[in-house]
Amino acid sequence: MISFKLTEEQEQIRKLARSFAEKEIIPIAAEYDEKEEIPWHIVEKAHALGLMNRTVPVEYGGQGLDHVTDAIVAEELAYGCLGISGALGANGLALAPILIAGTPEQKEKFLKPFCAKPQLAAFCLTEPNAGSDVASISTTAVRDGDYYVINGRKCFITNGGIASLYTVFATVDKSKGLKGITAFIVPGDTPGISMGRKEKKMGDRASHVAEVIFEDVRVPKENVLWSEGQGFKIAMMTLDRTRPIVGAAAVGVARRALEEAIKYSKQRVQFGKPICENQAIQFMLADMATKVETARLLVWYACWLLDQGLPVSKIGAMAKMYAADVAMSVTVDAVQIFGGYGYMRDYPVEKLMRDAKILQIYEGTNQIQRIVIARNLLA
Ligand code: COS
Repeated sequence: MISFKLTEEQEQIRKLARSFAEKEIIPIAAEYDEKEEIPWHIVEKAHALGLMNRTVPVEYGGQGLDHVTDAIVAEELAYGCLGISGALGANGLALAPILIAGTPEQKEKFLKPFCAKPQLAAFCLTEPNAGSDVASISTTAVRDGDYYVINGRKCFITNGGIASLYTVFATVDKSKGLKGITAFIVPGDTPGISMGRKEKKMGDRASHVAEVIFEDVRVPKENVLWSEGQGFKIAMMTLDRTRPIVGAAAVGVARRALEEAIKYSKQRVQFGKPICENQAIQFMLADMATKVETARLLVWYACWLLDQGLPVSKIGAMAKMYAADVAMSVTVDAVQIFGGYGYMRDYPVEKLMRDAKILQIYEGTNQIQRIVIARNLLA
């Protein structure tokens, strides 16, 4: 039987996340977008309220949420501000490799102290010449006794250079292609890690994205996830798990744009009547609302598959791709409904439109999602 009724716990956490977005995030979102900074006080408050490290099991200091509930929270926080929700949620991506492939000892050692405090983690996969083509990464990890020595440069890393914990993908043997890629847990205070360029972004500006440089970073062999050569698989399994949550954030952005457009269309009077009385506006709102609802259904379905332990690659890619496209088109339409005012920074919709674009790009472009979907269809 299919039920869309949320449990009492889900309703409670949705209420908490919604009120956090309305009272704490929305009032400062434009300021931090302008400053291009993470609001640290928000990170601290979110941590204290249990809105971070949401899918880490309680025994390791996280919230132990299932993926559907995580999606509910992600939607609400992104409704407030995509950049801030990204700052709060990036730990979900960075810690997923440890949740997927970590031994109980690794989880105990790294997750527990990490989750005990408000701290940030970073997922280091992308490189200047290895974006969509993960298999071509060139960061190396050379075995030296009981250690690996990591050298390389990662780019576009959320929380890069400011993270307390990194999950790093490096090759132990470039000639093996993707079979050489290995995943490492790297504490942020390990000597040799430094921040490169901090990126200046179009949107999503309250999240910190920078290059991370690894120079002779020595990591004990106990920090390898699974074993040598398993890194590509771990990266793919991580993205399977997190792409639906990108979809959830996209639903949040789109829902916010829809609500702003509805409100404005009722207030804005032209030709002697509110513009919402024009069928042209009504049809746009109807299409926008339908897209928001259908995107959420796909996101929740993908998260439900994850919670059941069922294959999720195809539906997860659909959820991310579709919801991101919805966020883009709904925010563009919201700006259109606001007219000239929509283009100005005094109103929230121009930021929503700038923010939406990254959803079609990160954690796999929407073209990569189509590749994943098509390969699953043709397999
Ligand atoms: N789960 C488990 N294993 C997977 C998998 C998944 N979701 N997807 C692929 N694999 C395995 C395959 O089974 C295959 O294993 P075998 O060699 O043992 O058969 C191996 O990984 C290689 O798979 P594939 O041939 O599909 O690899 P490709 O190099 O063609 O890459 C894409 C596949 C393009 C889908 C992948 O590189 C990708 O997702 N790229 C986008 C990366 C991304 O999202 N970057 C954003 C950075 S994070 S912000």
